[in-house]
Amino acid sequence: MRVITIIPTYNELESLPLTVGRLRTAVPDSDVLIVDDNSPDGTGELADKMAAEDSNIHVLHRTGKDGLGAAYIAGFEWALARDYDVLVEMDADGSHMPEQLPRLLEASAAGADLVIGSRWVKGGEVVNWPLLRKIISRGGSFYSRTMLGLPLRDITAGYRAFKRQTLEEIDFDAVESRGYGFQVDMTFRVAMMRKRIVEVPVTFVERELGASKMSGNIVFEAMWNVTRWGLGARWKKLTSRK
Ligand SMILES: Nc1nc2c(ncn2[C@@H]2O[C@H](COP(=O)(O)OP(=O)(O)OP(=O)(O)O)[C@@H](O)[C@H]2O)c(=O)[nH]1
Ligand SMILES: [Mg+2]
Repeated sequence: MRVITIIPTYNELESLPLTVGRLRTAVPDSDVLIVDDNSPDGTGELADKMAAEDSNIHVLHRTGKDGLGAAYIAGFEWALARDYDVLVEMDADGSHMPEQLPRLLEASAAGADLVIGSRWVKGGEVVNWPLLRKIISRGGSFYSRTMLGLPLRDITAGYRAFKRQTLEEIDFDAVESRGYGFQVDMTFRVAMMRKRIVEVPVTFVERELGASKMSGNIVFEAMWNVTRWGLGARWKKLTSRK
């Protein structure tokens, strides 16, 4: 099983080397692809240096900040053009513990088409989040789950492992969400394809270094899309009945 872990970066100069170092130690068999959106702080140059010293590390440079979703799609296309079997998504900021990647890979090997590293299943947790952020995340997941009719606890989670074939069947041009809603969008698509989605518990650690790229806009985009998709799916069901 050839694994590649895709890490999107925008101004992650301090966090990136720590995360990649931990990942190379925890799962030496996984290649790494850093997708940098021309970070003004020089993260892209640092990534090039890391790649020059370790042949398992690769870098994809994009011209400017275009959102997490667009960066991941570029990374998926890069990896699908090569012979990887499992494509992992991981944040650069240390929120997704590389030491827990083996859990995701085990579930993938056991047959899951999409594995979600979940904060809100038994055994999962969040470290260093204020109560309000917890409420927003759980609330967002609850709303998405109800609206989209998906039996999943953590729909917005960004720590994931996709089987190659799962991604090959998705039309990336149709994925509209560029920001935070990208994760929900992908989950909904995989679920509609009747693929096997498995949640494994993870410990999500709030970033210690660097700055967040989250914004009210990104959250709003996600909620708006979920509402549209949920209503759309219901309408389709209704109108397809005789
Ligand atoms: N290439 C690229 N990476 C991005 C972009 N926006 C965010 N990222 C990266 O995506 C990952 C998640 O972004 P974060 O800012 O940590 O977002 P978050 O996890 O929702 O929020 P915090 O952890 O609170 O900061 C990090 O590795 C970011 O550097 C973007 O536009 N382009
Ligand atoms: Mg983060």
